[in-house]
Amino acid sequence: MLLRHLPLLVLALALPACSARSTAENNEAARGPVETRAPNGEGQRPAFAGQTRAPQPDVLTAVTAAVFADGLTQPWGLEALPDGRFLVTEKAGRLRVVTADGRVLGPIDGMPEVDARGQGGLLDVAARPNPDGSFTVCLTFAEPRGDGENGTALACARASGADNIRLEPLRVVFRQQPSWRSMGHFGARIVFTPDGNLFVTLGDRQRAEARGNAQSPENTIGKIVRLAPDGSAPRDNPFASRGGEAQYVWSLGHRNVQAAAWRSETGALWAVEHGPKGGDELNRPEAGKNYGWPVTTYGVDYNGRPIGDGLTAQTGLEQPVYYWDPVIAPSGMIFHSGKLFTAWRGDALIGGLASRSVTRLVFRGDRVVNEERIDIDGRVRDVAEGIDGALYVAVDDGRILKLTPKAPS
Ligand SMILES: [Ca+2]
Repeated sequence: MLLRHLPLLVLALALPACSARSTAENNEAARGPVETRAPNGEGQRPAFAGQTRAPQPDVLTAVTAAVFADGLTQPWGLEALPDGRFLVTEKAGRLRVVTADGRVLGPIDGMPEVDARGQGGLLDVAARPNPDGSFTVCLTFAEPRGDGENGTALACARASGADNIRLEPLRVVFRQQPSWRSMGHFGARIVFTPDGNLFVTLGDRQRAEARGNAQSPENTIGKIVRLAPDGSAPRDNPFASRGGEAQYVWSLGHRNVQAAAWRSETGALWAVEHGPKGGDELNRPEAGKNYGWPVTTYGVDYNGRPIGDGLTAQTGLEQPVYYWDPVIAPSGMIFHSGKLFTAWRGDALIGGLASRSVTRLVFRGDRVVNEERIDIDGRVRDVAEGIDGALYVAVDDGRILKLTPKAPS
């Protein structure tokens, strides 16, 4: 009796474990990393497993993309307002409202003069609702400072209005220092945080001979700064006691951070910077820490030569959480709530100019475990989650696309 049933019992016990293992093996085999091209940084190795080229997720996202708004000229920053409207900047110096049904309204009065040459212009926009129904709106822009010099500046104002908005006079509350003659690497992303302060990312200004400034906390070249919307430096900033420019510095050693977002799940700033050829990197910038540029970096210079001594790691300099070689050329970034795209809850979504995609990163703790690319037919300048949970994507060619989950056919 017992002997007769033994084979069946063994089979029943063995089946679940066996089938679970083979499913995992099948998925791993089916989904390698999305990036398969040769890296530029010849011979460079990641500092830990999974620091680059993470496998794609088991289930890829199917999206429907529709044109939500059109006719913008070089949109740069896109911000979702809690009433369904959007604010969008145009590089030449205009700020506009896009209504909840996708109408592009006339430009808002009171914009500052901008230096729109090269990578400059009116850049990011961020808004924070006030208890009285108004908003605090902050803008970054390439500020002309005479004699062909410029620098990134932050201006904030109170804004109100139910259709188009009206700004009370903008006040410049922060200026990157020093000013230089350069048309590149302005950084310029703005991230509001729950404590009422904000982060602003500041690039190295694309002057090879002056890259080393990113290593000094005494200027705001190649930094992320933290300040209050009135421009004051919070007392708990890491170099607050030094005064001067250092009091604003949050983290140093950045090349050109143009994607940044607050991860509310863990209460931390995350940022993606444009690296050299093959060196885009994701960091979780912490107070007072040094993220390496230009001493350490992945990838190579655009002339094909190593950056500095060609180091990818050095004691005292932080490793990126993740890097891309070849690059994605990051633009905007959000962490998705999981509303509408339920599988995206807590995932990072990062726009890419070169990748012409939205890169989705899936995390386990603070490590990336999966990377997926959602293809977009254009250079992605910014991403935002609407109040409906849809993903809104600003494209360089003047469109804002609305991405929703594709219904199963
Ligand atoms: Ca770095």
